Order: sequence, then C-alpha cells, then structure tokens
Amino acid sequence: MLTNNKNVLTWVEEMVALCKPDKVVWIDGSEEQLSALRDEAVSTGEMERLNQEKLPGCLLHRTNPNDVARVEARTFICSRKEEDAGPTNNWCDPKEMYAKLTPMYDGVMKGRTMYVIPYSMGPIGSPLAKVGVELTDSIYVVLNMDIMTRIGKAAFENLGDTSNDFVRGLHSKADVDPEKRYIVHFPEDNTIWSINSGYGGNVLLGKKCFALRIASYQGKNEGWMAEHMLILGIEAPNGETTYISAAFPSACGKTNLAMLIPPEVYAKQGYKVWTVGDDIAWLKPGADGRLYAINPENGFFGVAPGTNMKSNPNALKTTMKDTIFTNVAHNLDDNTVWWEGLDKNPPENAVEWTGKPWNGKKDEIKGAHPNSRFTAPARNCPCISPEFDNPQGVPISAMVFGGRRAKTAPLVYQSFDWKHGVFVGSTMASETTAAATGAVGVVRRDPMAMLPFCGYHMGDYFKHWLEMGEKLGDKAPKIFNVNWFRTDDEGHFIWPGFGDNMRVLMWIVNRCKGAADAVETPIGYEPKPEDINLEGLDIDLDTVKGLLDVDVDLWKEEAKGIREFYAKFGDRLPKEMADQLDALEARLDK
Ligand code: GTP
Ligand code: SPV
Ligand code: MN
Repeated sequence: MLTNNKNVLTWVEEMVALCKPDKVVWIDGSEEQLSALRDEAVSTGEMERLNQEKLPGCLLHRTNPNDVARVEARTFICSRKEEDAGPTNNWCDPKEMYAKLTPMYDGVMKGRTMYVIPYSMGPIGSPLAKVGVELTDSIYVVLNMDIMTRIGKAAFENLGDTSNDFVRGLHSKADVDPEKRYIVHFPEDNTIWSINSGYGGNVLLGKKCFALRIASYQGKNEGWMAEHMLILGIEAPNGETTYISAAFPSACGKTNLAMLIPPEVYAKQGYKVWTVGDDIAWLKPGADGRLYAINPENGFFGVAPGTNMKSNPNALKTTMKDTIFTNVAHNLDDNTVWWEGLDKNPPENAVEWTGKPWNGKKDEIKGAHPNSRFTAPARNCPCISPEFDNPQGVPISAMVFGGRRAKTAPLVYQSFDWKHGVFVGSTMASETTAAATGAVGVVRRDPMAMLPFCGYHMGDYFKHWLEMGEKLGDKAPKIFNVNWFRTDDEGHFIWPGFGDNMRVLMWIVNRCKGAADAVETPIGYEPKPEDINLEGLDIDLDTVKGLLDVDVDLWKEEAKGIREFYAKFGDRLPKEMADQLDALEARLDK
C-alpha cells in the first residue's frame, strides 16, 4: 500500500471484496515493476515486443475487433437528477445503475490480478492538478496509464492522508462483451465504472472519463474549465511566445496542429512552435486575471493513420521509443509497425490489425484500423514546450474552434466578442470520424467538441462559459473558428493543411496583438485574403478568397439547423445564446 489515506484504503477494500481478484498489486510507478509487467504481458501474448533496435521499448497490442473506439451509445452520466445530465447525454438513475452493474463486477476478477493505479492529472504539485485512482484487471491499461499520466506513489503526495478529493475509477475487461459494455460516470460521487472494454478512451479512465466528463462538472462548480483542446505556443523571433488552445472534435486535427512544423517562410525568420498538449486543457484564471492552461496528461494517445514524415514528423519521432501501438499493422519483415498513410509501401509480409495475415489487396483491405493509435510519452516529443511541466500553466491569448466541414464554414473567422465566441463554439458542427463507433462522415452538432465529453447539462455548460467570460473581462482570450477541411467539387481538400495551418494561426496571433486588419461579415471578422501569407505555397489569392467565402444561403440553412439544435435545451439554454442566434439571422437577412 502506498498511502495511509483512509478514503482510498476503504474504497479499494470494498472494490476488492466486490471483484474478488486473486491478487492485488499497487502500482508504485517504479521502472522495475513496470518492466516486469511488460515482460508478463509479452509472455501471455497480450502485447508483442517490437524490433528493439528500430523501436526500443515499443510494444504492439490488438484489441478485440468488436472494441476499437469509444462507444457513445453505452456511455452514461448518472447524476441524481435526469435534467442535470441534459439532453445530449445518456442518463440513468445512479441507484439503478449501481444495482445493474454491481452484479456484473461481482467476482469478475476471480483468477485475475487487480492493479491499483494512483495517478495525477496535471504536474504533481500543480494547483490545477487532481488525483485519481484506477482499479483495473488489464496490464495494457497500467502500461498506457504510465505513459498518459503521472502514476505511482508521487501521485498520492497531492492527496495527503485525509482528503477525499480523488476520482474513483473501476475498470474490468470482463468478457469484452459489447452487449454488456458500460462506460458510466457518477459525477456527484467522483466515480467512474467501466466494464467489458479494453479500448483507450473507454478504459484509460484518467483521459476522457475523468479529465473531461468528471472534470467539466468539477470545473463548473469550482470556477475553472475542462476542455477538449490542444495547447500550443508560437514563439516569435524576439522570444515572445503566444499560447493558443483549440477544440476540434475527435480525429479532426488536434495532435497535428499541436505539433506543427512552421513552413519555411516562418522558420527562416526564427519562428518556433511548442506543444503543451494535444487533446485536453484545464483552464483557470490566474493571479493576473488572465486564463491559464495546463495539459493534465503526460503523453499522447494519437491517431496513427495519416501520420507520416511529411504530415507530422514530430508525432512520428515521438513514437520511436517507449510507445505502445494499438490496432496498427504488424510488419513481420523487420518486426515494426505500419499504417495507411505512413508511406506508399505497405509491407509484403504483414499481419492486419485484426491479427489475421494480411494477404488481400493492400489497397482494398486496411492493414491498420482507421482509429488505430499510438500511446507515446510527451518527453519524446521534439517540440515539447519548456513550459510543459509548469505547475501554473501557460497564459492563453486565443481559443480556436473548428471541425470538418466540406462547405459552409470558412477557413477562419473571429468572433465579435466573448459572448459571440461562445455562440460560435456552441454551434460547431463536424463530420463524424472513426474515433467513435457508428456512422462516419455524417455532419452533427458538436458544441466546443464536447458533445461526447460534457459531464452535465450542456445548457449549463454554455452558461458556465458565459460566466467565465464575465470573470475574465477584457483579459479573456479572443475566440476564433477555423476549417481546414473545405473540399472542391471532386471532394479534394482545398487548403493544404498541416504545417501550413500556421499561416492562419499567424493571422490569429496578429489579431490578438492588434497587428492585423479584419473585414466584417455576417458571421464574424475575417482576414483580408492578402493577410494570409501564401509565400512558398502553390495557392493563389482567388483560392483563399473562395475559402473565406460566406455563402449567405448556406448560412441561413445553418441558422435553421442551429435553431433546431438549440430547441433541445429548452429553458436551460442561456438567453444570451438565443439572442446571438437572432442577431446572426438578422445580419444574414440584411
Ligand atoms: P483525437 O485524438 O481523436 O482527439 O484526434 P485529433 O483531433 O488529435 O486528430 P489528429 O491530429 O490525430 O488528426 C486526425 C486525422 O485528421 C489524421 O488522419 C490527420 O492526418 C488528419 N488531419 C489533421 N490535420 C489535418 C489538416 O490540416 N488537413 C487535413 N486535410 N487533414 C488533417
Ligand atoms: C478521442 O476520441 O477524442 C480521443 C481518443 O482522443 S479516446 O481516448 O479514445 O477518447
Ligand atoms: Mn480527443
């Protein structure tokens, strides 16, 4: 046991009595212990050790093919009152849910080991950090949590002997039965129960379950924000760094933007980009009244397909050691990994992500699952920010929203003010991706990219955003919206994206400094096309004009869609949001 905290000890005892594991192992975070667990996972076949010369410390894992993504339909927010979960979450009465799940956990770890993982979300000792304890019967979970969070004895230091402020996470793979899969949050009990899955977001309980669903609820009550946002810093040649956070839905480009390599035109002037986080930000007003952000995570759980030396060299380099690959193709020629978009040469002699030999046509059958992932330590990242471990976080100048929209949303626009910015975030829409089970490519509303992650009523969440803006006053970050995904008539992306997205970020930085002009449109402020730097790009001004075009008819349709969506929230939609919608329609009618 690594703690004297009675609340922890009592709860672990209760859960042991329920799950009845053969053995209980406390994870102290020592290399010795973790190394023994890696060996054990390799010896049982749960993981495969990859080529230790080319990929030192790297392992490969395959999940059950029925278990490859988050399962939103089986994810629940069990607040005592149904109305507190709101219309965008699945809800069940907590008593009923505990009664339903308790028999499923009863004896579920017989013949297995229960691992007790203490972890800190956020740098240990940071005033913004929080403690969790995850109980699991999966070594894969232990090894992933080691990369994604700060685990072990040190995590308990923040808690002390008496505090009850820790999140209780209980996970069992059970039989990986999709019909009995549940990802359940009890925000009022600081508790998460997950069963019958072994896939990332469903089982690494520090990530989406705690750091977004539970934390968003805590943030509302405690005056801070938990957001599905990357955090990056742009360092100017004079050494001054501007920090930006950005919310895009799952598999819509956060990791890529967070690690971008400045195009030559900026690199030669001495600009640098630093990664603070690629998925989650916890934000709180600091002593100077500005909004400060930490990344609660300690690693990256990134989408593998599409990652290559051109699109995201920093991510690729980050995965070269001490990384766990999940559901990618296994290259048997040299015992390495491969995925679609890594290069144009799929390995001859390989195993598909399902574990079958990859014999079919390699352009028809995928080697890696579209939601295959790497779990890589932040310390590996060549562009990790020097402020990564700063317990105070970094001051945010701009917040950016965005999604996948083939039409409608322009390349970039700025909100008129904070309130309008909250409206812009609340009306975000994006085409669905493989990060969650269900149809791919369907446009759905995804406010602030938090639709699957907000742990309480989304109307109250908008209200919390409005209140944060009031608190921050004129020190509030400026709010923007971007869209890298507009397509031409043949369905090709028009904007080059990736590193070249910096050209758009630079307009944003300059707007924050009052150093760039803007044009007023019915939806917000836009750059003059010539204010997007195109040096070194194969794109002309007319194309940029097209990307910035606001099609009034499409936007009138959009406004109708927003009105329908807003209707869901009833009287918990803040009046300010309804007023914003009226104002948008009025501007479009002019
Ligand atoms: P989660 O980890 O699921 O939250 O995803 P994410 O938001 O971090 O997305 P990620 O950066 O992993 O990108 C997902 C997919 O979008 C990858 O296949 C990328 O290659 C692709 N992508 C990222 N940025 C761009 C871009 O600027 N343009 C285009 N066309 N594709 C992009
Ligand atoms: C996402 O789906 O937004 C992810 C991956 O970042 S998961 O951890 O599965 O949520
Ligand atoms: Mn994500």
